[in-house]
Amino acid sequence: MSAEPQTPAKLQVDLHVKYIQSLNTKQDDLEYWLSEHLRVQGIYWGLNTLDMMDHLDALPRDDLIKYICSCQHENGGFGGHIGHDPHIQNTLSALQVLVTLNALDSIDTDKVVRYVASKQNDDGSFRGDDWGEVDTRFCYIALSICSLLKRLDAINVDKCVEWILKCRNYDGGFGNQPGAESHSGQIFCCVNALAIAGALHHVDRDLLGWWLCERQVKNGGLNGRPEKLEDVCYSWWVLSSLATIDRLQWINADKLTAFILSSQDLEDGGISDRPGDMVDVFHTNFGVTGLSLLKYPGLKAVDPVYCMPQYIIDSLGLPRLHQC
Ligand code: GRG
Ligand code: ZN
Repeated sequence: MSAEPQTPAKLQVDLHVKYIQSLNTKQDDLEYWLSEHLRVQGIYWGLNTLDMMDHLDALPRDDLIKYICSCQHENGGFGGHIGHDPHIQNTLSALQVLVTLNALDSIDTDKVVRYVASKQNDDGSFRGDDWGEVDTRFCYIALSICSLLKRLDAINVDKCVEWILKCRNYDGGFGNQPGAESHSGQIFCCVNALAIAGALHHVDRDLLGWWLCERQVKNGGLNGRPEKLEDVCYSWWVLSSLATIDRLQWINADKLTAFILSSQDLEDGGISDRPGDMVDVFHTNFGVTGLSLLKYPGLKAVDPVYCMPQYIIDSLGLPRLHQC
């Protein structure tokens, strides 16, 4: 006789709040020091999760603002931790934290915009830092920062769109640079960058929607590209892309919800990449934001373009660039 499929536990909000709070106090753990370069991004992931679950006050606001500000460099960019080199990715996370805490007035935002603009190449692409790596991730990041700060005028948006379109493949997806294989993470970046740029008409929604919904595997989870393992974070990269192109209904929501919920640690909180693995704050955030897109009860609505609660994007007066 085959075993009955188990009903997964509900979302463990209290445990996840405790888990996120505990990350700040684990300073005796080797892991804490090894992840130093991810601290600013980690604060964004943790704070965003808390806000989605309506527990924004579970972390000390003033300490966070002070810490984030201390990661900013003279050139306007932010490092991943105090004294670390600036990078456009940490700059977005820092900004997202300050926007969430309604504390943008703690920094010189013009300096941030100048830093981002200084990273654009003549072909429209963006470098991530002074070392010069180019990737579609950095186009999304630059557009997201400039949009959140209402300074899209500071960069060449049309050139950036032109370059992103060079990264589009015959399967409707996008890679990290021209000629590179389609990957859901890069699709998230390109689709939402095009949404911010007002250039979504370049996307073949049915072709891309088909590729994205084929990412769902038997157990309900989503993978990032064909033949790869399912992973909770693709509940964000894939689902948010589907939401932006208005094809969210093309995946089985109940099965994906069950997959995310069964990846929770029911003792110590947090969500892992797949059932039974070690949890981390990255997968906790993208599990919860994924559940929000799936309309899981009790969670705030998330904006698929910015990966921040919808009420924040609305309160900034930014337009909704999706149909959720
Ligand atoms: C504000 C949400 C937000 C993001 C900022 C940094 C960034 C912009 C987006 C990253 C997009 C991306 C590339 C996500 C994928 C991350 C990931 C799980 C990569 C793993 O890739 P592989 O090839 O794994 O190691 P697979 O699953 O293909 O085996
Ligand atoms: Zn993952």
